[in-house]
Amino acid sequence: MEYFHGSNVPSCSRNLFSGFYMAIAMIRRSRFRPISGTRVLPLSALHFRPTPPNPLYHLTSNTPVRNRGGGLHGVTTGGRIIMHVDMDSFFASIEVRRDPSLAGRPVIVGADPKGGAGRGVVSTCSYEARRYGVHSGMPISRAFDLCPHGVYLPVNRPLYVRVSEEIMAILSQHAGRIEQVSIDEAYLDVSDAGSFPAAKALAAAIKQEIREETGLTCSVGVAPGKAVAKIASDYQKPDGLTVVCPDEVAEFLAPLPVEKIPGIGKKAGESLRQMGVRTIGDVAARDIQEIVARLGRPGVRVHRLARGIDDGEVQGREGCKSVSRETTFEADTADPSILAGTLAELADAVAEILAADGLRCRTVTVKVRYRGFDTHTRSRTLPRFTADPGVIRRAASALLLPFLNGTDVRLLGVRLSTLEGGRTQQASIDEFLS
Ligand code: TTP
Ligand code: MG
Ligand code: MG
Repeated sequence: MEYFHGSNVPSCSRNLFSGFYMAIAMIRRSRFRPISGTRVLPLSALHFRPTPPNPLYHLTSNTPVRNRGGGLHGVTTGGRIIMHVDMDSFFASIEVRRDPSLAGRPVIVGADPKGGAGRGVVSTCSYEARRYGVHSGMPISRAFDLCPHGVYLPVNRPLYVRVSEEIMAILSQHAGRIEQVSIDEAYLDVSDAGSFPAAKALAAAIKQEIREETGLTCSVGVAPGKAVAKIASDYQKPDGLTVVCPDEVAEFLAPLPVEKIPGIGKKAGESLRQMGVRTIGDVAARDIQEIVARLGRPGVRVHRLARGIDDGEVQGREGCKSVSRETTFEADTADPSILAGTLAELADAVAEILAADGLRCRTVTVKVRYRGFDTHTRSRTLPRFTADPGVIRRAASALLLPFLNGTDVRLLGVRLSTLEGGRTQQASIDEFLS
């Protein structure tokens, strides 16, 4: 499995698996200790030191807190409290856990760089590698230019899926409703916590439990709605904890660049900038019609969010309608081998998530976005329900063929729908944004 570069990089194969399985065995032994009969744990049941009473705003363990008056007990909410948990540099962190000698080094997980001549892209990289400008979706050859001494590792998706399951199992113990939205992130409805300080304490406990049981760190956002919680989890990565109380939402969002809104990429951001809209506050100040004229239908959601309306529900399993995954190329490409290879990876990824959740599908959809947000989808209904990765991959590949026409592609996605089966506590896994 090894293509890695750089001096003094030890062989990855030595005893990694035995170490890994030992770690998993330890996790399994400790995970199911009896802690509480309730889903949302009473704070007293959690093995952590509760954070001091600190009511408001962007609460983290390492940044100053802005206390704007309301005391701890004044910050209860009758409304929803949503938590978004996202693992830090997920694939790379798992690789570092497998081989602790990689800690502190620029670790890049993705395609083989082949000494700078490799095709394909970076899946993710450690925060050390990010300092060199490397990031997800970047061509691996570009990453190699920026960081030739980095440690390059192939994607070991089955391992990451197993670790993801461990994490989702931990999260499931802490919320009545959990919605997994990708391999490393989930929304939790923690309204039962009753107040934002209590939800913050719960978030700290979850972070600690994940760290103790998996050796990995995550970042958590707590807010009255899903979109703000997601923006908050990204606010102080890695290992962050950011709480945005209901009366803080507008103030929190206003200074952030529009690209922080989930679903707004570089191009949409650029388009908004051309009309003088740089921040989420700028969006809020404009008429909704202006934003919709720029962004089309998604502009409605963007404008509502900018005005603090963030009312999407955390979808429990009953809301699981599709499993999907998509990726945006850093540089548009018409290269059939890159497109077919990427699509196959996406198909494998969704098939694995489907199988991990005990689901089967009957509809496979491929989504292709050309330059300029010109988006197309093609679907195929299979003769019977399946979770067979080979069947899913072949169906997706066949659907892609008409799109391999020499036109530059910006984004590829695969979605599996018409689902049946599934286990309890698992949830919608859907990264399709449109
Ligand atoms: P992310 O949560 O987007 O990224 P991350 O966990 O690596 O880093 P961060 O600390 O910023 O959250 O994605 C989760 C995993 O999904 C990531 O580790 C690798 C995979 N992934 C890809 O394979 N391709 C991609 O383009 C992206 C964005 C992620
Ligand atoms: Mg992540
Ligand atoms: Mg993520």
